[in-house]
Amino acid sequence: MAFPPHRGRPLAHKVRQRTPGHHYNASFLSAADRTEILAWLGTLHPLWEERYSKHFPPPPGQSQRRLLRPVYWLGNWQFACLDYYRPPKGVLNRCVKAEPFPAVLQRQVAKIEELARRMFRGPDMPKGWHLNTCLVNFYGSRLEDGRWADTARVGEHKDFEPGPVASLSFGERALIQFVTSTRPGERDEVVLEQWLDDGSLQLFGGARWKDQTFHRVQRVDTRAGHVMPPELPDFRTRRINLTFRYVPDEHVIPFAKLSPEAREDVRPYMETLARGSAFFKAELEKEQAMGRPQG
Ligand SMILES: O=C(O)CCC(=O)C(=O)O
Repeated sequence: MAFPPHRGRPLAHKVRQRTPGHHYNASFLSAADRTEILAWLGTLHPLWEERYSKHFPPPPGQSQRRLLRPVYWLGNWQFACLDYYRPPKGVLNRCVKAEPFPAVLQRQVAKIEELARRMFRGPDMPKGWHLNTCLVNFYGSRLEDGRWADTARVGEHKDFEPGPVASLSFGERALIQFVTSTRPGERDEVVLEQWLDDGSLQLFGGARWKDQTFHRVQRVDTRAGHVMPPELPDFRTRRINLTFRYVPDEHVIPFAKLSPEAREDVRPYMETLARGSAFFKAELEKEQAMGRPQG
């Protein structure tokens, strides 16, 4: 499908966006809910993950690397080294059962699901769709060899979880762009861009925004001087984004039921998470009770 060229006033500054399949509301969160979510974010212990692992090593031409930012997942944790949920083939041994949404997020999810069911029908709204997965991305600067390096961006990608995806933003505003392709040597054409403000909701779905375009976070402002929780020794957060997605429940598995190779690779992450979370501690204990393989 050809995209019409982008003309007229830039969309990026709109406070409401009504492009079919894409919805933006700059003031979705109430002040009270925003404050409650920020307080909860301050209790998290986000994880620094590496892209690859012993059993899932870098492909030829790639090398091991740390992700650009610490992350936290709710509902299920998609560890980078096990690769992300990518149907139809990449659905097993990837989505590890994680903590449920706190009540304040579950309330937002109920509102977003209602809106999404009004916006999307037929093939754009998969059977059984509900938002049961949340990726919390921390954007800012990380300490690298004694110097602060700005890593507040995300390259072109698609979210492969089926159906609409919603995101809530906190802190400095970020410029999100939807682009047509990333063929080497070709300039990506930006077909939609939007500044995502503190307290805003973005919701998108359907073939145009999920399949035919990639999206990226081009930059994150520094203007408002936001310093966000939680306090970390090697990272200064100025923006937090929560993206809510749907993974069919049958593809979410407890740590104890992962393949032995996957368990070996993510055990150190589970142990780190268990230091700050009763949920992950209990998941490790369940695996022990099932008779963890020796050696
Ligand atoms: O930070 C954002 O606004 C977008 C994050 C994103 O693209 C993702 O989590 O897949």
